[in-house]
Amino acid sequence: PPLIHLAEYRPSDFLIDRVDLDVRLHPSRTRVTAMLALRPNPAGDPTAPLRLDGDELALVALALDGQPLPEDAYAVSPSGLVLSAPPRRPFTLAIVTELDPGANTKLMGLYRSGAVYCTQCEADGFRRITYFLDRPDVLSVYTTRIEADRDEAPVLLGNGNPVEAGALDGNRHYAVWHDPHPKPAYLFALVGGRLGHVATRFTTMEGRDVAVAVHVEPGKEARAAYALDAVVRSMRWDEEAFGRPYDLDVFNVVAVSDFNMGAMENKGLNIFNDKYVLASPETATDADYAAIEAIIAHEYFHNWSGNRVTCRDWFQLCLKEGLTVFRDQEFSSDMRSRAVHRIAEVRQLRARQFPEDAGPLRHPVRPTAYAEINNFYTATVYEKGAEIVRMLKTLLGPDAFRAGMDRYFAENDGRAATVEDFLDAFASVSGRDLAAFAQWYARPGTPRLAFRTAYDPAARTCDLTLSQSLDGGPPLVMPVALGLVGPGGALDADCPDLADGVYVLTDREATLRFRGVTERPVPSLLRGFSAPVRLDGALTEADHLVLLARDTDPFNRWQAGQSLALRLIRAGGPAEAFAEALGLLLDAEAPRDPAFAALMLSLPGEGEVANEIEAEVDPDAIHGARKALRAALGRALRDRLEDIEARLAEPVGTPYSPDAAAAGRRALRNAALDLLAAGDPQAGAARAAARLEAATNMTDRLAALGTLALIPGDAREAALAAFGARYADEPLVLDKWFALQATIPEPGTPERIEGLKRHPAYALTNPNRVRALVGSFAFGNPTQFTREDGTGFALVADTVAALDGANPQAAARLLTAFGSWRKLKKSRAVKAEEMLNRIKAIPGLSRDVADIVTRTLA
Ligand code: DPP
Ligand code: ZN
Repeated sequence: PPLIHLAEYRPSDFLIDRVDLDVRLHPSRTRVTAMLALRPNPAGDPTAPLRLDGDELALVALALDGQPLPEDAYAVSPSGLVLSAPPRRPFTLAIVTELDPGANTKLMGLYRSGAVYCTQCEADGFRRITYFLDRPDVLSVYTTRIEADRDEAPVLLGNGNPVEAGALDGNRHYAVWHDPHPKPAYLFALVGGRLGHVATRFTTMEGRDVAVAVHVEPGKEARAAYALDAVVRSMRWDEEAFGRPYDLDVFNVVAVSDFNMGAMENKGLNIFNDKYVLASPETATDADYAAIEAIIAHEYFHNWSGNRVTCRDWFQLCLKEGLTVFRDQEFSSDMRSRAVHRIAEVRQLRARQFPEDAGPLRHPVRPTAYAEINNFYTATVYEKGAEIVRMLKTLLGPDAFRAGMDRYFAENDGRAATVEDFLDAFASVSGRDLAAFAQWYARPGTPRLAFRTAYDPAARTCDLTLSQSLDGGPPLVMPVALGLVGPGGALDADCPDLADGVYVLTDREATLRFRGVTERPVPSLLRGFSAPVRLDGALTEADHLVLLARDTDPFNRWQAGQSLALRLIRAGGPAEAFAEALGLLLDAEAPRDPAFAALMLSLPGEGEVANEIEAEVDPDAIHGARKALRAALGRALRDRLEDIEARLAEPVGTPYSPDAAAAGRRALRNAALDLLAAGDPQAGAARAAARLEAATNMTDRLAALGTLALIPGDAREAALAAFGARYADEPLVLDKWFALQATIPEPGTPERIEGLKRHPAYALTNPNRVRALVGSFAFGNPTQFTREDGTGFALVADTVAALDGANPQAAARLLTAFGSWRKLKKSRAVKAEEMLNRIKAIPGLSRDVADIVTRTLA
């Protein structure tokens, strides 16, 4: 597929100041009349034709300044509409198009999710509604009139504020919405349908009274309460943390069942995958509640970082996404435990972004070329993009960071900005030169940080040498939070190179001298994971044990446990010392911070272990070694785990609360159950079955089922069947059930999945179902996905092929599961390659899938 290059950016030749839309909703023949107020862009080419983007549109009528255009004045092609000789003055264009929302399986543009009409326009879906300058640097003021049948769509929502509504003949009605804030087309949205809602009011710091509502399928209103509360907390937090008030009279969130992404930040009308709105104790886990809180916040925060200040072009996607992920991470950290949340963020980064950065789909946080922008909504743009913002805050300190953010918003409000605009704001408030730092946006790959120490007991000095590398290129600006730790705790040594415990490594190598070091120190590096790098370990097992027990930085205590576990999984050896240290840690932390203790008990995932291996990866060997370590820990810690299980049991009748403290207790108790079962599967199966029976909420029920799912036998099959029957009418719960079965690391799993594909609730047209069943297998079952007989790869490839025609975006995303194929053991890699080549040869492949398959094979 042809590439679009950042270097070839040119301003639009035309601008559109105002858009008046009239949308008459109909299941198969929706009529859209767009009145566009156009003018030549002074920054554009004054001789250029007018090229409007369009995709799968039927043009019904076209008029310029009220006069129908003669047919020789324009040309329509599959990619748009061209006026070869447009006026060189302001003019209006009236465009009538007809759409078939019911047939729109791509879930881009206007489509139907069940009976609800909804839209998704990012990145380029608006061109599937009308012909337009569908690029983020064309900002317009929108007025939208929506008309529909009263019974089919009693609720009509648009961007901005409601200005008018009324009844029409023939059981029809209409609503008019006006959004005073100029915005790019990707932020356009409308919704029409039969929806229930929950609502509240919020008064902003400026005194604006805002009507806030969350709309869901009728009957599910109670499940929207948590999301509504999260909206209000987000609004308050953005005022307090960033001084950002809301700017319309209404804020609506709508949940729909068919959605390609997690959610979308359309101005004043966020549309969500219902997975990230609906929650009840009976149907959602603690993790679901946390995800709802985070994503509600994320989309709300986009109102400033994305909407008020938008992106000049799609290469700048990280400008809104990395920044907004950073903002939602800070929000969640303030709502919950900062240390625990940081660990969760880093696990996510290592599980998703590190492999991407090490494989054929690697790209800079700001890519320089793309064939299909929808393939760049990646962990690198989002998660590593957030890490860059976090590093910036570490470098500048909280006050200069906040001043820079204020400057960024003030200078770029109402503009389509670039990464340079962002960095300029921080450079100007701090007086710092951020040119070298900007390299983080440009250079793909995960840098390595190595170190060595030289301790002189006589002189009481310790020299710490840090060195960095990334593909042999020049050094990056790397904030390294660090300190020295001894067997008795943090060492109070003096080092003039540190500011607030942070050393900023700008050279390839640097040596820091600590004075007053009274005992042999262990360096604690990259505290809080201060930079998204790999730390090459020169620490011994004893050193890690010191950090595990004594570091003052909770992240690095957790990291020490992970490092110890990794060593044992990779190299084997006795686990006694590790188990003993974990035991002592549990004694201290389980009563104090159960969520943290639970994280200490969870070993690095199989994918994370694979990341650490340079040579050919054998997923079976990793799985076996990890399982053996879990079994050893389960046995060694049995008494303590049983004690935790008993002590943390909630008194009968305790009402469920999704708060962080209660969730932490459940997490620890369920982690204890899981390790116990690893140590003694027979007893574990009985214990898990009993817990399943006694569970009063989905968190505990699913955890027990997850433990049981790893133990083959009749008890497991019976429990799975009972769970499936109990939630037969709850698609979001069945997704958990699909996912759980798809990740069973046993040879029978592909066959089980084939069976589940015939389950009445499964549908290839619903992205959540496909992600749950096939996505979980592809991304979460390494031994079976990559198995030597090729059946795992074939299962996923067949789904990609079957899905591509209907929903290329979803198909392409699933295909990225092949991203690490080259690192696999040869016997497996050849099978993956064979399957990729088979996909590549399919005639009529979408641009989305063609792009991924080509890059993955390159
Ligand atoms: N812009 C969306 C987000 O919030 C993605 N569609 O990430
Ligand atoms: Zn976002």
